[in-house]
Amino acid sequence: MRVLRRTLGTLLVLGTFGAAVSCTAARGDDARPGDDPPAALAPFERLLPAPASARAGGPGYAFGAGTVIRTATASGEEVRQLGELLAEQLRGPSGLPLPVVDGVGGDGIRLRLDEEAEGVGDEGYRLESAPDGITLTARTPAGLFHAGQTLRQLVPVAGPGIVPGGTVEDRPRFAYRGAMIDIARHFFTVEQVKRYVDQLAQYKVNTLHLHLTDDQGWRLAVDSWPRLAEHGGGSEVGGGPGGYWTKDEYRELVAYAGERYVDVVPEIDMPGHVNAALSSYAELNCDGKAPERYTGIKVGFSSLCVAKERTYEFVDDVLGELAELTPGRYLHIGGDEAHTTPAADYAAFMDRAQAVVGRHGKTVIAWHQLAAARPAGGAVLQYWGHDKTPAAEKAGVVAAAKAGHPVILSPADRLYLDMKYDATTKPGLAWAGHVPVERAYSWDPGAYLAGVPESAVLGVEAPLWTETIATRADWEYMAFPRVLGLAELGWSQAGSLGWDDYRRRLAAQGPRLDAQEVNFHRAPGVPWS
Ligand code: NGO
Repeated sequence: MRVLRRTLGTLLVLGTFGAAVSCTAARGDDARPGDDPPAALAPFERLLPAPASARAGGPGYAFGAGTVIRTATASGEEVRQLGELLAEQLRGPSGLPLPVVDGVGGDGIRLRLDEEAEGVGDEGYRLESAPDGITLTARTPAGLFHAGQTLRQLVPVAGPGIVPGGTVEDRPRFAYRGAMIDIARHFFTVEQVKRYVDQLAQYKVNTLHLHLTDDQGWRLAVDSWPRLAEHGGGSEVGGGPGGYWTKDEYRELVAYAGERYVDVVPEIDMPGHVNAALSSYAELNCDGKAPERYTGIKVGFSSLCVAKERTYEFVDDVLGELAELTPGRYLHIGGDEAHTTPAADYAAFMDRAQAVVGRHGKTVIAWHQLAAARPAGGAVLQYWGHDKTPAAEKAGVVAAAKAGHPVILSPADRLYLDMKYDATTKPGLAWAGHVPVERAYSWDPGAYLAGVPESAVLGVEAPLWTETIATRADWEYMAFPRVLGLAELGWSQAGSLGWDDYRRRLAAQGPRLDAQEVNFHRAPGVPWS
């Protein structure tokens, strides 16, 4: 949202839905927008990610003991379940029962699925608040879910009270809005990852990329190669016990994420980053000897044996079982830092690995090193370069984008959540430099890589690598608040981005994060209350 001009008690807010619309402001008339402490932001002004347009005005809706959540019977079971989830999220400490009932005819919170709804796209929505109720309208259940998350931000942190009158019309800029967690370097449980899913979904992040395997650990059970998890799962950085997820646990996480409209993208990193697999099966090694498990933090030293046919049986078995477990469209096959694999071998290996993904009915995502080999038709490249990445490497990615490969942007010096904020940050790495909150936010994904047009950008993703992160507290400290910036870069329209407005809306999220007991970094430059 861009505030254009103030008139008597009125803000003019420009959204991508076109014309400037008037909106009654809660602040004093003579304050300048830049001066407001965060507490003064009215509910419609503090939404994060910024909506395409928001217009406050007219009397609002007061939640009460009689408030119900309504879904149309014709909308089906999925929308009803979504209503139940929203009720659970809104109840909070308020004590309101918020039952979910059939029929969108009466007062209350109405979830309207309308395939004809205009201007909202696949994930967008309209939210209208008036004295008789709040109507959420979308073409898809995902759109209704996002509308519900906006509604959560419009109610007081302590639970629903009064939502001011007005309308929000909203839709995402990018289809792919992701966060990655590395459970290979340090093991984390499904419960811990579920908590992250909840934290992300409330800011309209719709993809969770799981880095499941690396030199230090293999974290998912594979029936046809059981030692991967049983042996390869039993290590982590620093010598801790590691661990792995059973297939049922993985399914449980996928289902949990799915109910929050978050797709899971699992990654099996290859042909490098495979020491845990090599250590589990001697036959995967060119010399037939299994190395020890690895608990350090070096990268780029291991490789699958490209010349052995057994390697491709392994790839097919692992990706086949993973494809079966994964309802989403993508399988991530890594492809980064295969420093000990000669370039020709790397390309030959990636040809075959990509073909396996295709045979199992999925689309490839790989780190952008795939651009230097032969990306298969439709393969998506995940760019993790930074300001100092050599021009030739960038040019390869640009050429691939021009040839039709969608790009996910994860610039390491912007979106790597494992980079330290500054020299005082205890956990984290600094190989791509320090990444303060403003730097993480202040760039435009649509214009980031010269020669890659916005139409080639599938979206953005913030990875959290865990070489130095072993606890939930450190994980949250590194992710929050930077991951909220990622959420806004992925969702909000280009004209809505701006650090000065953003930092005040970010500050307004502080009490919400506190209420959720998120261990976030109170970054300087943000007017936390
Ligand atoms: C690199 C490397 C990872 C490290 C990470 C640490 C990619 C794609 N490969 O990113 O193995 O964990 O940096 O920041």
